[in-house]
Amino acid sequence: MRMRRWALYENFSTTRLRRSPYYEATVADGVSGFTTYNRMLMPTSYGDEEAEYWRLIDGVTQWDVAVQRQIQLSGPDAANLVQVLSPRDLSQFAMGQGKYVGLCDHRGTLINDPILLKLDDDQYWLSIADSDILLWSRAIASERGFRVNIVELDVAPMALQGPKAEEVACAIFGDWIRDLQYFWFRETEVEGIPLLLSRSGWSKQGGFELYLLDHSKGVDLWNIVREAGSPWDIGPGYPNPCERIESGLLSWGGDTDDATNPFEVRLDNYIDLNVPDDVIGIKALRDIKANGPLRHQLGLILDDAIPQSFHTVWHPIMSGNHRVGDMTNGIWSRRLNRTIGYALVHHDLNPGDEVEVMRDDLSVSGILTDLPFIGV
Ligand code: THG
Repeated sequence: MRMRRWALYENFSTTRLRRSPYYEATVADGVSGFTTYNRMLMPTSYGDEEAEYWRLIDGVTQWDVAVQRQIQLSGPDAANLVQVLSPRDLSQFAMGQGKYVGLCDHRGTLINDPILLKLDDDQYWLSIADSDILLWSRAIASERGFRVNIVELDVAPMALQGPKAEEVACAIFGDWIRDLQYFWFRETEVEGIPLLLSRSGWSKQGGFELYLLDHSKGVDLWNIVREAGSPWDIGPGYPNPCERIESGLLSWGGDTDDATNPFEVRLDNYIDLNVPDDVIGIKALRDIKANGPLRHQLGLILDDAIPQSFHTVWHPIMSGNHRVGDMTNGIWSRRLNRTIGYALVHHDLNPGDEVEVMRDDLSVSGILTDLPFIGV
């Protein structure tokens, strides 16, 4: 599956705050709010938060997630480099497959949690969260003398998420997509627009991601999906903070700080302590595992409704007079009709324990729970 060499950034907006190739289409669809991620704008609202949530739970939504940037590692040492960067065992990794990996620094701190795609034996993409893996991987490659070329590609994912996403994807691409396995992908095209199609996405409602390979075709692709989805009432959406907290998905940088290791945030299954010693952070991770991580991530159900601001700011969690950790986000759950959030707390606290969450001088009581709040 040798890929052509896709265009790098040329002249579309500055490198400080870049626009997505879907930008004009999202404006036409009434986008009303953005955040920044990987030095790019990402839509976070289209003006009707409640409808946007239920569309994801009951129907189908399309998201501009071009901010999920692709860092391409290619060349004779690309496979060596991805294994050195990731403490997940990659010895069983097929072409056309994606894997969720946690990247760590030498202290075992989680510095990103990308999806790694294998395009060829010597060609990989890291579909990154919000930290600079281009610089990191180049530095590591140089220090280790690897023969590898590392670039950020001008590839722009669009997510199609929700229980009806498969019907829409079938209408666009054909029935073969029903056989596409979770996290696997294929190169395809629609109306001459080249893309990678994968079964993935940052929700637990099912769906696909369309990695647009020709950035000049963003508005066209958006409109093709919009039209194909209209029989299922498709509408715009975005990585939904309520659904993802209910479903237990991790937001790197939102739920993690500069000392969070993968064991603290439920990524144990993606860490293989037997990978070779030259994998970055593996020695620290073995030590952390042997000594027992200090904190762990649990759910938290609060007794009271909380202001919206809780969902992006950390708040101290108290037990008795002791600070035992932080609530890293919080939101009104529309399915549970309760205020829920994540707690990053000392390991000796357990589900069922009662705690207090501080907000300025006020405190709100709550109870720790297992994650996820809602399983599939
Ligand atoms: N899709 C793509 N790129 C991305 C994201 C994405 N880059 C940024 C960010 N999201 C990376 N972080 C995550 C976090 C969680 C998941 C995917 C990417 C995820 N986790 C599932 C879970 O935890 O239940 C499944 C993991 C598994 O079973 O392997 O999907 O969303 N392209």
